[in-house]
Amino acid sequence: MFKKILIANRGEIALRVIRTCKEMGINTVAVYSEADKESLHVRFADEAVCIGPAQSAKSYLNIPSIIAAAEITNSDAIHPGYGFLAENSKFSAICDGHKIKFIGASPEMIDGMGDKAQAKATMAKAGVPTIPGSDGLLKDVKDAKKVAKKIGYPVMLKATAGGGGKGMRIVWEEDNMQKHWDSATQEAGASFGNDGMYLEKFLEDPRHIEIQIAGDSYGMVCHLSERDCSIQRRHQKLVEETPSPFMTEKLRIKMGKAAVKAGKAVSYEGVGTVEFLVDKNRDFYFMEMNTRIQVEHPVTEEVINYDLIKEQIKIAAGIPISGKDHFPTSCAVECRINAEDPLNDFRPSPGKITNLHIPGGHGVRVDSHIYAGYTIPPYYDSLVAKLITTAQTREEAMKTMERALSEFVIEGIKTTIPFHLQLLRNPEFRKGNYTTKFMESFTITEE
Ligand code: MV4
Repeated sequence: MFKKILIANRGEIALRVIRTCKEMGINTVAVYSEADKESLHVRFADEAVCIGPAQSAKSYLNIPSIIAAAEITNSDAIHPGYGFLAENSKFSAICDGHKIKFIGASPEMIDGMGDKAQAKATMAKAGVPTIPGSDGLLKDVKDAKKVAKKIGYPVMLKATAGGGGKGMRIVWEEDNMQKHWDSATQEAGASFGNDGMYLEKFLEDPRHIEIQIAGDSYGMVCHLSERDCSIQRRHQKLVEETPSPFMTEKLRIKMGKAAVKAGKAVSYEGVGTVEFLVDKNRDFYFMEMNTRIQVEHPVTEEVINYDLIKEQIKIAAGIPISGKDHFPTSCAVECRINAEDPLNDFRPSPGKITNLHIPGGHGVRVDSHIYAGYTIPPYYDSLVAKLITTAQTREEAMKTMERALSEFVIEGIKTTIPFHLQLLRNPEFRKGNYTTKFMESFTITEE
């Protein structure tokens, strides 16, 4: 087992990793930017190294600084958390070149899954259902029109380097193909330095349901059930839950098998997520595969009683997984509490937390790095806490969530707590009756 792990991240996920390392008897090294001197991850780790100024590009994305910090502290592994360098193939390769174990995917896996058209082709070949569309990349707009005519409008143009909605366009009729082609390729080129596009049938009102998987160095792959992440706004997830209210026992087995097939097709090593779109007939299609630990991993941990970070570290150290699939034994929901003003288009609201009360009690988990007197810097993402509640039934988990949200006091900044309280009072959400379109029509009002 590793003796010392450097955590190349900040905020709640840095704390989350440090906590598991402590329980496993592994020493920890925090890295921090000049803006994060007073952060809890710095205080909770055994050692801490400043890696640069506030801007991420000069600190949390600064590969030479992070490698130097790992070398001077004699770290034998690096955990990248999510975001920042978690899916950076160059970083994964550089760690390897320095004999530092990268607790994440290999460079080849990251590149193979990062190219969406290639990932889709790999999965289709392995027999995982994919959405009908172009056979790989499109040559030009003429090719796009030809494929679209064959499969029928509406279609979706997607950047192969995309994800998170960038370089993605819905095209309803051939007359609009040219203008969407031009703007999507231009956006993808500017954002990713890669303007490759593919095309597929547009699914009109899907659910986003993802399957957690784990694979070890001996070729064993298992699934750890689903998370429903359909409640999103501008491709930012707001609430996640497991089980999905749309799930059936039969569908879970089918999707679980498909996710394991996806993992085995690429000899997946580590914990990962296979994202699917699910239509109203419960037909499901591979969308993307994430090769990192995700923000919403705690809902899975709660319902299968399993530490995913511990599993990730064990797999990286070459310990085999049990190989058993895991099914939910309870219901969990996570609300992302962001430093944003929900009444003002979710505009970021950084600043000093003047007063704080964190909820607790039965069935309540809070993953957060904030404390009273802490100042949320403006440089990074706005997640300040993940509030997770667990109970025997979905309705009880929702009731506990309402209770916990109403106990939560964060003063000095605006947060998304009032949004979550209103969402929980929405009858359709409460019935589990929602798709990825839900947030388009949901409006938050002043209390
Ligand atoms: C789609 C789709 C409908 N049809 N693909 C959005 C992010 C990117 N990773 C894939 N996305 C979508 N792909 C086809 N063929 C609808 C979306 C989509 C979406 C997916 C999941 C969660 C929220 C979403 C919000 C808008 C669009």
